[in-house]
Amino acid sequence: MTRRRGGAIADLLAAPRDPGGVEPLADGACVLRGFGVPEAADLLAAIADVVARAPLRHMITPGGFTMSVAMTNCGRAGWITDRRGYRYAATDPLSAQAWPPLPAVFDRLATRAAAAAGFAAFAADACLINRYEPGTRLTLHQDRNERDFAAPIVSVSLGLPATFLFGGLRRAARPRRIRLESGDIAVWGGPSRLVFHGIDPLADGEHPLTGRCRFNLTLRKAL
Ligand code: MD3
Ligand code: FE
Repeated sequence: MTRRRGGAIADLLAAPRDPGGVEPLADGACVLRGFGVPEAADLLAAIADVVARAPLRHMITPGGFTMSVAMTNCGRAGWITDRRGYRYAATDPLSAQAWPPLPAVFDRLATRAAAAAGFAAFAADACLINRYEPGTRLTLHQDRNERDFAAPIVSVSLGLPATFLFGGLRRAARPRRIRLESGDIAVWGGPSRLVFHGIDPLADGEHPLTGRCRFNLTLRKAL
């Protein structure tokens, strides 16, 4: 791969897309282009099953803001936020029931993607499902509510494309912008596990699999 000049515009214009290729982002982080494309329809069917039992909802941040991203979870624990803070919970606060189990297609794909990225024997126990509609964004943050930062996180993009912000270990570091398309899988662990990251406001569009939205699955070892 040729070395490119830095800068948000350069990143967008030169966005390399080698289908089936591994695109390194930093030490411990990469994008597997199109890795999830063959599973996309099965993943969306499994999302529909989860959502039927644990509806998508707009959670409240500890500071009192309603998140624009709609979220739900499956697996042994689910990530939640409310006025009391960010945390994992074994039950869905809407139903007081356990979250739906992790669908086998999520689990198997995450383990295969992690292995392809160099992380052997990854076993997810939690999956946060994010739904973005046009204009929805996720501001720069770190994922630090998991118990053990030794395990990577695997993220699967489905539907409309998004611009992913890949920052540094300090919030002030200027993020690179990386386009994520349906079926792309990002894996980050090791020295990149606590990198600041986010998603730019989603551009409007229509995707054959999802319509006017994007789903993102983040498979985690939370417990
Ligand atoms: C982080 N989700 O749910 S995942 C989240 O697309 C979250 O919904 C975003 O951040 C989403 O907490 C982004 C994709 C991703 C990819 C590479 C990363 C997150 C990363 C590299 C380092 C740190
Ligand atoms: Fe995150």
